[in-house]
Formats: sequence, structure tokens, C-alpha cells
Amino acid sequence: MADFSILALGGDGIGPEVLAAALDVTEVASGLAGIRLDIAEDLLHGAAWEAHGTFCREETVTAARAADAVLVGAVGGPEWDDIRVPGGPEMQDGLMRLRKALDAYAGLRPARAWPELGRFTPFRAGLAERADIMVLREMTGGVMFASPRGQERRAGRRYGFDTAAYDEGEIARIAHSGFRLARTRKGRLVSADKANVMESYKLWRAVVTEVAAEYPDVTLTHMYADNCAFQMMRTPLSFDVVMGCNLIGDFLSDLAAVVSGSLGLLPSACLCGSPGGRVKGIYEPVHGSAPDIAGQGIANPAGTILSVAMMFEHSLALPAVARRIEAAVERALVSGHLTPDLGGTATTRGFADAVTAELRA
Ligand code: GGG
Repeated sequence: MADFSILALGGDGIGPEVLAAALDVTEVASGLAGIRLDIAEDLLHGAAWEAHGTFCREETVTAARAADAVLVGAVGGPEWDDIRVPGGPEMQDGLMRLRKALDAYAGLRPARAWPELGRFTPFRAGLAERADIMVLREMTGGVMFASPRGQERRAGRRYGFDTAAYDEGEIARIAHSGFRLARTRKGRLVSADKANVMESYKLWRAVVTEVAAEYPDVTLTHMYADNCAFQMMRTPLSFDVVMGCNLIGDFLSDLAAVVSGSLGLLPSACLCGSPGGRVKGIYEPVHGSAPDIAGQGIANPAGTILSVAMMFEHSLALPAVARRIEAAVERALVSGHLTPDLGGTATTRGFADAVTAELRA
């Protein structure tokens, strides 16, 4: 009888490669901790489309609901971008369907500097400092999900439109997550919006300000998202938790990768509740499917392996295992096992082997 059940979805491009590497690490880490995991695998997005004609099967949603956690590699590719299927926006993207079905709204995307890698990477200036930023991205609402949306002809010309919209309840719950998260860190929360020019962000700012009254111990700063992006690069050390809507959080979490040195290093957790205790979640690297390097065995699996660590922490409530995996990744990197995105020649498999060797050491 397994202690926990995991659903593993490789997805597209480099997704299956980085996930396979991360599953090897998962197996070793759980074995060393004496934990039995039941890991089931399935297809997602493009791979599911090719096999089943849908981006995410109902069976996959059912299995995800039943599992303690879901691990994802990466999804997407230009060959599937223009396919439209009946249903709302979540039916057009397998990962968005899972996030919506599980109500996995709180996206934790940590990015920290690795000064030890300064000698390898092109981002030396940032790496000299101990930047440690947590981007909190709202994952189930906003312009990526709201209606109406579509393309039509207006006055003989093509017209494309989306709707940026948030309900006050959606804003309040991500705001609570942001304040609670800040409490576990340095107690500073930046909320990024475009309240100067958009109605949905005026509501965002108003609701975040109301929720702030319950957290007098946390310092809240509102910033316009464009200025926030500039300040994050100018003074990364001044940031702790940065919270944004689905779209702004997506952009800012990729941007935060600059302080790490590679997008390939960034993990994420997409939680079905505020962090704390045991929360179900979807875990995936921040990077996408990178079709240009798919199949070459050179993708950096560190972001996926660190996502496994986040899974042990948040969904399996085993923080000690999470810390062991993080330490093993750090030692593998510092001892020079670097994939090409970090200027090295390590393979995906070679890096995972280095991490499992460190776990066993
Ligand atoms: N591992 C992350 C991934 O596959 N990302 C693809 C992507 O950009 N999905 C849409 C989104 O995150 O909003």
C-alpha cells in the first residue's frame, strides 16, 4: 500500500525528458526516506491531442483529482496553437484545464540567486547578490480565462479580443495567500497591477488593500507591473514576495529567472489553497516545452527536480525530504554538473544522476 499517489504528466517537447529525470530523483529520495509512492503516468496537451483528440482527457482530470499531487513536465508547441475545440479557454490547453478543474489558483514561483554559479553563467552581476524572490501568480482567473474572447471580422477586418476580469473573491483568496506567504518569509509583499489604466486592476488594488488590514505585520507595497519589472532587475534584493494576476505573474516569474541565471533552474507549485499544512497541488518547472532542443537530452531538469522538492514540502508535508533534494541539486550544480543553458555540457540524464549520487552520499 502506497503512502501517497502521484500523477505524472510529461506533456510535450522537453517535458517528458525533464520529468523522467525528476522521477528518477523522486524514486531515490522517497526510497531513502522509506516512503512508498504510487506514480501513474498519462499524456497531456499536445501528446494527449495526438493520441486522443483532446488536450486533457476526462480520465486524466479524474486521476488528478484522486492523486495527492500532480507532476508536469511542460506543454505546448506551435503545431497545436491554432487548434480550437468546443468549450471555454480551459479546453484549449491541457494544463489550464487541470489548473481550473483542481482550482489550483496559488502559483508559487521561487527564484533565488546562485552566487556559487557565478563563474559559469552570464548573469554574474545578479549572482553576486543573495536575491531570493517568490513570485505568487494567480493561476485560474484573469484574462487567460475570462469571457468573451475570440476572433471575428469587424468592418471587413480581423478582430481579436480577450476580457481581463476578476471577481473580488478570486482577488481576496490570492491576496490572503500572498500575505500568509510573506509572513513565512521576510514579511514584505509587493502587489503588481495596472490600476492606473484598467478597471479589473483598480478592483485588484482595492481588494488587496482591504485584505491587508488583517495582516498588519506584513508590509504591503502596490506597484504598477511595468515599474515592478524594472525595479526587480534594478534592486532584486529589495524584493520578497511579488504577487500578480495570471498574466502579470506569468511575465514576472520568467523575469525573476534572471536572478537565478537560467529559466531551467526555476520550479513552481500551483496550490489548491494557501501554503501551509498539506495542500494538493500541480508541480512543474516554470519553463515551457522548448521544442528547439526537444529530443537532444540536454534540457536542464533542475527546475523539475526542484518542483519535486516543492511537492514533498507542500502536498506530502515532508519538508525534510524537500530540503535533502534541494541540497543535492545545489551540490550537483556547484560541483560543475551544468547543462548547456548554464554554459556546461552535462546531459539531462547526467545531471539527474549527479543529483541521485548526491542524495545517496
Ligand atoms: N511547465 C510550464 C509550461 O509548460 N508552460 C507552458 C505555458 O506557458 N503554459 C501556459 C501558462 O502557464 O499560462
